[in-house]
Amino acid sequence: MTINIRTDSAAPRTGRAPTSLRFAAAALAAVALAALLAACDTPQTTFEPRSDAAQRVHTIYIFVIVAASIVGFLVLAAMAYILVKYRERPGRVPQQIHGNNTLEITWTVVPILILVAIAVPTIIWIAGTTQPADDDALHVTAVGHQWWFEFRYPGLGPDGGDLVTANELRIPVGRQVAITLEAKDVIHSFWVPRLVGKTDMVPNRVNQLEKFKATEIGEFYGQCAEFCGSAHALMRFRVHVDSHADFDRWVASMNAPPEAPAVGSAEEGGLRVFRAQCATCHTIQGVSEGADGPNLTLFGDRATVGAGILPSTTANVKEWVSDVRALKPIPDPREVPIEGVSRVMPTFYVEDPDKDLLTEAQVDQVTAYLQSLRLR
Ligand code: HEC
Ligand SMILES: [Cu+2]
Repeated sequence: MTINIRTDSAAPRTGRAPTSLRFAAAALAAVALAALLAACDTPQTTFEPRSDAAQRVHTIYIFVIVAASIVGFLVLAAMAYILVKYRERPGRVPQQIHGNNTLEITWTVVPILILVAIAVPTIIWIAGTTQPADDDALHVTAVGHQWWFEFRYPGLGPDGGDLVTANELRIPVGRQVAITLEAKDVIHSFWVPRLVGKTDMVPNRVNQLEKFKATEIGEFYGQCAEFCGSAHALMRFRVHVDSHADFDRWVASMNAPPEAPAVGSAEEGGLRVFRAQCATCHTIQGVSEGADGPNLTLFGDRATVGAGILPSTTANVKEWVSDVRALKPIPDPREVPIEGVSRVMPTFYVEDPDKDLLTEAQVDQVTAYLQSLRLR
């Protein structure tokens, strides 16, 4: 049977721009896109893996893309050939074919071979993600909170307890890291595109992240990858891959109580403000034991403030402490009662004497104090 589809060439052609104009528009769009992409800073690119785990994902990704491109190209080329060769011509009746074993076996066997070639390494690597950790692996528990990350290193803290930090994970280069994932409130997801992930952090459930070894010293961007409420897009973190010596120095410094600030200094005033207003929520090793807020030990050495959203400059820390809600859509407990969620950070200074819990001078002092908490 032949089917003839006729286009009515007599129909008026309306609403179409001339071909040359459409071509120019398409060319312009392509140039604009290329310029945009070239200007991109891509700290979260999966195309530059820097760990064994991310490298495996990258390898299989490229393999699948290449295989799919070859198949796609061959199918389109065959289609183009058939369309031209067997186009309708007056007076020619198509040859009638009933079955072709060679053809059918070929187009069954070839896709099976391609799928097996993709499936075998994929399944081997997926199975590999559940391997037990190496004996010398570094163990870390990462806990997702609305809207920040807590990192606990069992056994590395004071008296053999947990060493705790927040929003910036430090790991040594070349050593296997085994991360256990938990969540405090709602579902979050842990993802460091150039190193590892993504895996969900689920309340009342313990998930194991794929073990990985970072292959290069550097700073890597992480991100919550599961919608978790109003500030989800601003729930980020950093991973610092350090040399072994730098990592050990950081661990020792995290465990040492900070030096007392000089009498009469801004930092000393800041410590007083901290004890009065911040210590119930924030722990600083050797100074306070707070609950519900990120651990601020060695905060002066963090690269970021606000769960990875801003560089930790004096101006940014000051703004964060003054009015956290200007930077992140965190509900205000004075306006919206929050149930079942950890306590959230108050707004301290908005130049409104009726509301302000701190003066601007006190904000400056506590900012100076936090920034003085540095590695020794
Ligand atoms: C009621 C609990 C609470 C109090 C009191 C509190 N905070 Fe916070 N703080 C939090 C929480 C929760 C976060 C995490 C918010 C987020 O990132 O979503 C936070 C985050 C921070 C951060 C950012 C930490 C990081 O790693 O990015 C700083 C700095 C900070 N608080 C300083 C202070 C200071 C200074 C005070 C006292 C003037 C204070 N906080 C009082 C709960 C509190
Ligand atoms: Cu989240």
